[in-house]
Amino acid sequence: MSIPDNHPRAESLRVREKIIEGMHEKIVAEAGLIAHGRGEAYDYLLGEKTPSYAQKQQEVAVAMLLDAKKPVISVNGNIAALCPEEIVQLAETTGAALEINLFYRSEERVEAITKVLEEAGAKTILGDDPEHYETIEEISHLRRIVDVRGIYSADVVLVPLEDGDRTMALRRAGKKVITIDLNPLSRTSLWSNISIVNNVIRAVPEMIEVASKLKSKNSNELKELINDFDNYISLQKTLSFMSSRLRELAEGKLEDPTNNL
Ligand code: PTJ
Repeated sequence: MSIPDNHPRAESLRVREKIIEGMHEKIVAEAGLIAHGRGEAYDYLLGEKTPSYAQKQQEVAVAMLLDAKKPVISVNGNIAALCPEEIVQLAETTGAALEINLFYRSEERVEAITKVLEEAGAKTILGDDPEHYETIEEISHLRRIVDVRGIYSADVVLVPLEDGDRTMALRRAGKKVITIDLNPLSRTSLWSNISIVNNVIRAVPEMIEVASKLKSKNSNELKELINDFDNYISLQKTLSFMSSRLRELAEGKLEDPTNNL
């Protein structure tokens, strides 16, 4: 569907179209549409902009990826539909491997996502070859199928938007987990080492920029950034930002668009 440029929500509608098209092409799971709608609602609370607390979360996350021995970026349907080029570039800049890992797993979807990532420039994609499959026993659903060269042996895993039980299982398996999830109260956010509460559409390109800046830092400097970070305090700051923004709107900052009628 073509979106008129003068529509007040044109950008948001274009993004929505990407998700819908992605679903028709089997990249996105049907439930991915519901997940996206939930994300949109949280993004309203942020004013659809990256707040300063999220810049900090993104910076520390990039430091952790750069300092990792074996970082892996997990790719699901929504991220493949929303920002394929950017996620491939983030993997390249941080030296992370890309692995397809799906909740609603089917070989048809793995193939569709592999194609998208290849078109976006990915040279190596993990998670699409049964010869290298392993299982993480702590996970009770199809996300337990992982690549022995990737998530299975990773020390740091970046998980953009998903359901929470894998984050819990990966933490229990001794891995460090970075997540990007607009819901600061989700199990994903609560269980992560670093929760980025921002829209993946903004967070991933911003992280690429941060990565090119942090690349010159040595391991001690990166560790300092990581060790100074506390995920719980960071989530409290996130909630405080969201609630004060709503309070300010409630107490007078909300503009009445009908004033100019
Ligand atoms: O592709 P699959 O099969 O692996 O399935 C992926 C989905 C997303 C369908 C699956 O992981 C799922 O059901 O996730 P949930 O439980 O709906 O959680 C998705 C979370 O992502 C919610 O907390 C949303 O608020 C959040 N979210 C949605 N869109 C965005 C987002 N966070 C950041 N950026 C977004 N654009």
